[in-house]
Amino acid sequence: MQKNKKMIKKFKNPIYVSGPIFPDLNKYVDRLKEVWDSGFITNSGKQVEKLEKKLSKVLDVPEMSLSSSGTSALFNSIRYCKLSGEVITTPFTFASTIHSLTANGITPVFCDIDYETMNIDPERIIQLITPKTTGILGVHIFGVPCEVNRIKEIADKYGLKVVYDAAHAFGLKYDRIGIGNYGDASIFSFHATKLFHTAEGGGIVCKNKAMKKNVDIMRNFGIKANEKVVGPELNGKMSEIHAALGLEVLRYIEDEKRKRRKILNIYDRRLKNIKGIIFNTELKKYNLQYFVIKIDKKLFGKSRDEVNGLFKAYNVYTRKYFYPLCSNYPHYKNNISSERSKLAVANRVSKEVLALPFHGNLSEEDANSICDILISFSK
Ligand code: T4K
Repeated sequence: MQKNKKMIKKFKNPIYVSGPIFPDLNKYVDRLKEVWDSGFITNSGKQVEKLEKKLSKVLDVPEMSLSSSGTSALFNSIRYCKLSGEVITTPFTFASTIHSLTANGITPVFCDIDYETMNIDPERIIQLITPKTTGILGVHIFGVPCEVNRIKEIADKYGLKVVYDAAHAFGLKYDRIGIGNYGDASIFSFHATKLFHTAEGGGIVCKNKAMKKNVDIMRNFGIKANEKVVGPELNGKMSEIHAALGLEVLRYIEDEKRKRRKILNIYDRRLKNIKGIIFNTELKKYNLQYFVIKIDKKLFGKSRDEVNGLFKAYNVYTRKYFYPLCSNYPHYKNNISSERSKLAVANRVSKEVLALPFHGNLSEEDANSICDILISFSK
């Protein structure tokens, strides 16, 4: 029986897991006038240049090379690091992480994760290293940092490169420096569902100007100069329209974080003592990208899938990030490393995890109603 069902309102409008920042349209149009006046709508004009400089400061990294998506940034950072053969990675991530490896002709070798952080478990990496291993691809899942120092130790010992998918980690710091400084390359996603966005977009962190020069060439078909093509690369450029949007969105980040912090405090206070609801109570320390819970069916009384389905009746659209597990996709499930027994934690997590609505368009009342609804499903 659901408790207090009559008291709980159904939302009039759908409540989604994420909601982009929409900056003041007039200000955006003013900025677009600059683009119109410049005569350059893409191919690395002034807006991209400005946004790269601003983001390098905000993210506390030396240089940024903006791209058309987080996926193109990931694809190119893997190429920049010359990864090949086998790369050890997490199965608990978005499709993009793993596809970026296979699209580069690399075999993903799946490594189990830590139950609490849901990140790759460094101690299990070592057992997976073979003569074909060239690198480690870590993901700071939901904006929670990987064990970057331990991963570096392992990579140095075995002569491996490290690439970080920091798609969720905008503004995150680790040991007081921007998370993008870790690894041989790090990428961000600036998709609309992210804390900071350019509608579609992403970027590679560059350690110095020389790396930026190389990566900039990679996002431009490998064209170094007129009549000089240095590699078989693709188009991964960010347009001026997207960069202009990003420059406006950037003004709202602190306000968005303030709003998200309020929602997080409500979720934290109302859900932390509910039996069978598990979440990382350290989330306040991180970057406010997602609010994700795990549901223990035995203790809560309903499974994650049941809860996800029941929420819909209230017009609330929670998401099973990340289900199915990448290692269970039809094209990866026959890899030796995909065996479920070797990925016990990841398989468990992917059946328990549920992302709750988490963005600045939610009111405190909305967050409380979402908690009321969730609590009403418990036994
Ligand atoms: N690595 C990781 C670990 C990633 O999670 C991602 C992307 C990437 C790499 C690749 O980065 P990109 O190439 O995408 O830059 C979304 C995003 O499309 C994707 O960027 C993101 N991760 C992934 C976790 O989530 P969907 O299929 O869940 O998106 P969608 O359209 O269902 O949006 C979620 C909810 O947000 C919707 O129910 C409604 C709401 N929404 C969405 C959009 C786009 C809005 O209210 N307004 C909007 O404009 O993939």
